[in-house]
Amino acid sequence: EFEYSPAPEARTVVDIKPSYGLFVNGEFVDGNGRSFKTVSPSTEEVLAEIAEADEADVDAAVKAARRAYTRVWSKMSGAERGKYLFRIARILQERAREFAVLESIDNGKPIKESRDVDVPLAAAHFFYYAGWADKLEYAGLGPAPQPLGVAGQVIPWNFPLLMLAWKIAPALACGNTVVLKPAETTPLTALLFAEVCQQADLPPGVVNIVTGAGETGRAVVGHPDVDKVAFTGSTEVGKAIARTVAGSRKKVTLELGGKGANIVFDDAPVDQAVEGIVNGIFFNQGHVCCAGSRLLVQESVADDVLTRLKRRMSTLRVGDPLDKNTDVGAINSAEQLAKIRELSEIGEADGAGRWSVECELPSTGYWFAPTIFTGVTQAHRIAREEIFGPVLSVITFRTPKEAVEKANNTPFGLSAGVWSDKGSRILWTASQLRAGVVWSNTFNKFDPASPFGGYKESGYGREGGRHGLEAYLR
Ligand code: TXE
Repeated sequence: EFEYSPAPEARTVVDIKPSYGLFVNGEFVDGNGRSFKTVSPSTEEVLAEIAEADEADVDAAVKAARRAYTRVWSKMSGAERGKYLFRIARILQERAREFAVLESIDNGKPIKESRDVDVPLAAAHFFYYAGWADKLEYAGLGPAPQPLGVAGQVIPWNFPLLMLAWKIAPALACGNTVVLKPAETTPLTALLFAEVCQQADLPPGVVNIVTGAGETGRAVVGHPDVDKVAFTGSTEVGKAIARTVAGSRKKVTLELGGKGANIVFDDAPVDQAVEGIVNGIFFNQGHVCCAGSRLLVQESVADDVLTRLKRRMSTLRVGDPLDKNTDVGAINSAEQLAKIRELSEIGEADGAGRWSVECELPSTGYWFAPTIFTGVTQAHRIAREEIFGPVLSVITFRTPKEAVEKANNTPFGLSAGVWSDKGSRILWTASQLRAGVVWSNTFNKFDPASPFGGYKESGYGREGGRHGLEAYLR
């Protein structure tokens, strides 16, 4: 019954250049001449040629950041730094449509998410930390906390602009300068952000953007003149980074993978819970470190919840990220699609019951229909490993104690959700869960004032809120 309304005019609000250089010392520079391509995951169209920074390029960026730190940024008053951050926040708001469209084209996420979540939240982070810049004596670290110096930041592809904001806003507010490497599949909004820095007259060298893949990331975190490393990405790379910086002067925060449990008790408001389950795992195609990728549902209500869940999933619209009606967009890359397919096949081979939404997927691009696996047990790999796609593993439990044991039975500890009508049950369950964030009767809610981060193999350190300042001060 539903007709798609693709928005070809949306494409015209962004000006994607054929090629991009590195952003070093306030200017776009060529670097060593090596490059790679960024592709739209919904069409497989090559969007642009992107410079690939090598060690020498990263060194030039770190030198620019050091100069800006020593000569300008660390000398400036907090109030003055705050003005720049406010200016950046306002420009992000003014250019919100451009950022949202570009993010959806480069990442594959639905425009309604980039428009209503990614971009406004990115601006909100700059507003929030702008307000802290002249109040650092209240950060809880003593009367005169000092910046660390040059921050080397490496971010993933799932929330390209938002992760940039999480990293850059607190770093700058505290008086540090930055060398940031965006993910290789989603460099475009970071490069547009470089233009915002120019537009805001940010002193050259305060923010430097070096594009490239893992090698470039390695050069950033391993650079001897980087004082602080902030990483969001896979647990595997996080561990490698921790090894690289071991024994160095670098302060490190890591935000890694997750396998969040969304726990639905028998007294939960069912329709609300179903919305939360859908949001928990299908928001952003499940490319969310804090996704509710395990549904833990109490046995007595499991049939009812699953019936309603499947009905709700059947109404999800999968397709063109630029269509305002789209709920689930494209998988970010061919590699990620292969990983999701592989783990789903393993789920079937291990004996879990697979159910996918019947929908027509576009013939080009990378797509995966929203899927659930029932009858999942701890022995199954899909109960333990991060799939990072629109795939939910359903596990049942009988008692609250069993729910908590199963929820905590994972090497990760980033997020969890609790659905119940009883306040006492929610509070008890939340107190037992080893997760950095526990939502109750909601899921995937974010606010710049609220700290975010993990336990166990989900990493350490907090981003957001007052706690987020600690990562960038001594
Ligand atoms: O991550 P990588 P990938 C998980 C998710 C996903 C899996 C693989 O399960 O399926 O990781 O994704 C840079 N030194 N998450 O391969 O490689 C890389 O260029 C320094 C969860 O994309 O960790 C990119 O900028 N940097 C997650 C960033 O690290 C290195 C988000 C992340 O890429 C590097 C993303 C190295 N040796 C993936 N190697 C989350 N927690 O949100 C790569 N990079």
